[in-house]
Amino acid sequence: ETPVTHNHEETLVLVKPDGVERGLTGQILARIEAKGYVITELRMLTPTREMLVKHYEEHEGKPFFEPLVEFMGSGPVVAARVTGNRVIEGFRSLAGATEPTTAAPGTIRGDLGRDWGEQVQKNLVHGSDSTLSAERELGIWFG
Ligand code: RTP
Ligand code: MG
Repeated sequence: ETPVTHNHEETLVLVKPDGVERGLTGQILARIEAKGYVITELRMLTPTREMLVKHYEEHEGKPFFEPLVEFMGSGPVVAARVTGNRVIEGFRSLAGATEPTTAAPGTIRGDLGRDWGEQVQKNLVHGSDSTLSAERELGIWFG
């Protein structure tokens, strides 16, 4: 296969604690690689509250902020630096809609996500939503 070498972009992908706990890390990373994106850095860690508050600063003050930060710090997370042509938009399309219950089949959340009732935060993955947030978030997770 010819690797894509032009118009590269970077994004931060997180496999959230529910994805790691359910043993879905390999399947999720395989979907990213199958698409042709390249993983250039990878680490597993249980994030500190400080990292999570920074990561989710845009959501501070919202009712789901505290439960989200608590959930994200509840166990190991896999963080990946992923590169590819328009990968920010591409990965979010691969991930699917925020709520696993209604995410389209064919997407990570639609195929592998499950109904947890009200617990919308358990949706397997995170992907940066703009070049600005990708740069900011990659700094938090990879320094
Ligand atoms: P992400 O940032 O994780 O890629 O997901 P997203 O853009 O689809 O969702 P966003 O609106 O940025 O929300 C971040 C995460 O917060 C949790 N959430 N809970 N109403 C709720 O309880 C609620 N809304 C959002 C989800 O884990 C979501 O991924
Ligand atoms: Mg988001």
